Amino acid sequence: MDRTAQLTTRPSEPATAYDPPPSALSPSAADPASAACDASLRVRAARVLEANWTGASTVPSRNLYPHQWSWDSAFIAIGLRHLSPGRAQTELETLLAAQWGDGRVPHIVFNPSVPLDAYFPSPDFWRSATAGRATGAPRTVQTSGIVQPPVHALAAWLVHRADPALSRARGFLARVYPRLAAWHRYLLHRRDLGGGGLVSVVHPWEQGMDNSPCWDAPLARIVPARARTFRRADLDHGAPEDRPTDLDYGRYVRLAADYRDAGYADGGGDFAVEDPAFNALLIVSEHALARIAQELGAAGTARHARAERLTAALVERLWDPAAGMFLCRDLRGGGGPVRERGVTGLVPLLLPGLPRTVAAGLVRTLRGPHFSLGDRTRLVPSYDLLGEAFNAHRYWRGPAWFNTSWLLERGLRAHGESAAADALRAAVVDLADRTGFAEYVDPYTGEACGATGFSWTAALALDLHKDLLKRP
Ligand code: 9WN
Repeated sequence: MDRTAQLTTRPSEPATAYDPPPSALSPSAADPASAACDASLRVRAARVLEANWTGASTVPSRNLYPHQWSWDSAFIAIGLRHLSPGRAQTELETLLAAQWGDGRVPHIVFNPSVPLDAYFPSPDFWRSATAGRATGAPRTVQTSGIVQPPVHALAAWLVHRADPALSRARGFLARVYPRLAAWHRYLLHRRDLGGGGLVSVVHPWEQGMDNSPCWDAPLARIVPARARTFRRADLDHGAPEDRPTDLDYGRYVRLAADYRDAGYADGGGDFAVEDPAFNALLIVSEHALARIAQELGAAGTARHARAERLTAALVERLWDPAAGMFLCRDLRGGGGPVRERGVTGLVPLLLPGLPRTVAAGLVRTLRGPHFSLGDRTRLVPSYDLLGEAFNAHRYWRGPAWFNTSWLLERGLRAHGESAAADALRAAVVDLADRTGFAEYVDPYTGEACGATGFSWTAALALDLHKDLLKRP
């Protein structure tokens, strides 16, 4: 194994615009007893990442998700950089090696040594090498044909900053830059299905918050695949009352099969939604790509300018002043807003160039009765606490996930809300550790839900934990 890929303790990297310094030391880190306990959090999180490492990438969860997932790998690399920048680089490079000729980065890269029935939909469902031939699917590795949010350029930049000397010695940025640029090009050119400059997702799995009530209306138009034509593997590991229903799965399967049968060509499907979080992550990653270009000696100005234009399009098309947050836009349902408050609509708080009134509105909504952060909840719920579809345990219909809280911690900090960001950071670290690095938690009680030993929970807790231990 590459020696740089062994998990070791790294010094903290210098702060960057994407990595603001902590404003204050948390009470727990100031107390010597809990500081010792914090130190072992690092060990426990490292153990999870070690156990889920397969030699070239990290699975999200050994049982439930035994392959490589796209946005999971980006979040994982962000945490791994504190243990082994070399391994964090490998994580991203393994994913990018499975990129398609048209630039798409697939949402799953399958591990050929995992049995087909361990996860559904398996490689024989997606048939990437044959169905995706015209769009340039790789021949040597099997993948899904849909994508996930583009967190990768942000991750690559943060990984580089963790150890610039190693990154330069390995030519890390020079190798990933063309692939990341092609990935963004694919999204901007092939996925602007609404013609307003924003990217659309063509499947709920693409957006990553699979079972969100935001998809209920656009999904209701999809004729579900018949139940007996597929076998769900998720129910072997997850509680049925927490997972999506069979009817939802039938619709997921129909949409994916239709996309596959159209050769994974874009533009013709029955589901097309402009999503706030997906687009916000593209914008943040476009800013990161500009920095990567500058680091490589090229100009980044055009990319920063594009990111600003995308921010303006996001506000123009998806901001809803009455709701005090961004809403999804359902292109196949007449192009109107989806009137559901999902955490996706808060994620644009990440953007540095957001108009002040919009940022202030988002912070109010985050603290208000629909999400109640800092009052009734410590992590950000995935869906409106007052929404009709709210369910504290069902997948993306209320529980709190660690990756969205990590994103909002950055957003709060970027907009000067240090006290709220500090509290959210402490909650991520504390709840991740107390739940055995759960996949997600009940937003009111913090009770663990889904898988434990979940990779991005460990990685992102590690990332924020490193800040907690830093002295100002
Ligand atoms: C489908 C791996 C993935 C995450 C998603 C999460 C869940 C898959 C599933 O697990 O989705 O991609 O089978 O439900 O919703 O965000 O990337 O952790």
